[in-house]
Amino acid sequence: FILFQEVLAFMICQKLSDFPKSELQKLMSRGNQLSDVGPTVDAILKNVLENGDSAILAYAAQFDKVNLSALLVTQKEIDDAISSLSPVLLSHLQKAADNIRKFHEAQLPKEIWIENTKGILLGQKQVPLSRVGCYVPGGRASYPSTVLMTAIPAKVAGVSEVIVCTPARADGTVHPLTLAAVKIAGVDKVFKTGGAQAIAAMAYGTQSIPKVDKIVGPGNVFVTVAKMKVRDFAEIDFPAGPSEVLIIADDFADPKMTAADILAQAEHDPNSISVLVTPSEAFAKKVLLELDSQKKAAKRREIIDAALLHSAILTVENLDDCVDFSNQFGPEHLQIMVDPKSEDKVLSKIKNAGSVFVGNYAPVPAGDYASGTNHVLPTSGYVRLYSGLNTMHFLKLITIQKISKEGLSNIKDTVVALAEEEGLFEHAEAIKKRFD
Ligand code: HSO
Ligand code: ZN
Repeated sequence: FILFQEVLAFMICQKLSDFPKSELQKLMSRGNQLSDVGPTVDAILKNVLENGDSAILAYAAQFDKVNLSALLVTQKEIDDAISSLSPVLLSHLQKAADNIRKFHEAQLPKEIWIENTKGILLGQKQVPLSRVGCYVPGGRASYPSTVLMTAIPAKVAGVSEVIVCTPARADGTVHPLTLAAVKIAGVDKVFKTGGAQAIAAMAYGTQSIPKVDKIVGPGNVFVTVAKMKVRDFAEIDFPAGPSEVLIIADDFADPKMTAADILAQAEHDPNSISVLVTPSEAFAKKVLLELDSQKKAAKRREIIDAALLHSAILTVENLDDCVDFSNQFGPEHLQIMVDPKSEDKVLSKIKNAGSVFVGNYAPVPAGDYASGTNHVLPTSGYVRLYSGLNTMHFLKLITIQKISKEGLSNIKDTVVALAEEEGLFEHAEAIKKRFD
């Protein structure tokens, strides 16, 4: 095993089996990032619940260093932002949006009608949620892509009102490409607020920001903890915190590509985690050398250095061990770069992962932006419990039955027998009366 901090200093490889239990525990629990911020988040939630817009505006001044006169982004701001952008950039955004829309349309469930028993027609129809709030992070980077990833599936599902909350920049504006994404995705309203206070606003409602049925989208640890705490007021998607990638690679992989993929997710956030698990010590060493040199040219070097401090390169005996480790870790993103003959075997054994990227030419950024799958995925091991964001997150299923007299007579004795055994005699009567 190698922690990157040792790696870059000593360039040594150690095996997973030699790795200290306490360090392994830290890696698996992602350093318990979520447990530290509870009291701070509680105070923010309470303040927004009690003081609404004025609390939101005060937090904008305090955290985003911006004095806002209004939270709602105007149509003029959106139009001006779009006309400031190059047509080429806009066409790339449109291309990404088209791919995302196509994939999420394919996720729509089929209507069901079956005749289970003669005379009993059972169906299921889907109904969209009425109002959904998308959280779009700002701060360290702007995330127009996240507008597409959250709002497009909501609109594909048929949600009538989709709002976005995203922090304003220091000059009081929102990144123009984010506003272009808002237009392309068909978002109904955008508000300038971020952090735990934005989550509170969407859960409780304020004078300007409407209360929503469900809040989706990624965020830092404050946002993530806030989402988990407001669930009595609004449904949420799942905890989606700092980015993670786990790469399973053998000698078929390219060390240069692998190092680049490690740095790509590490540049998101100081708490991001990149892990490489490989059966090849020689390959691990090559990746280390590459990392060391590629890092030097990285623009977000400080964030990357911080992220790599709690990231890891592990060497194990074989690909099965790689898969076992990955299933235990439960990565947000899993890249598999192995001998193509082994790809399907490895893939078939994957149990816990948010989104899987197979082959040397399937780096995570392809899915982050443009292939069409969703980039809002559970982190911190929550892939064990939740699926990544998809069209179903915005739909409720309603079951339906149409029963004829003949149909009811076919299950009459069963219902009556079970109802009477439960002591619910009026249930039984509701059936019997129909055949008096
Ligand atoms: N990798 C991030 C998503 C993202 N990457 C947005 C670039 N922009 C979390 O899945
Ligand atoms: Zn990313």
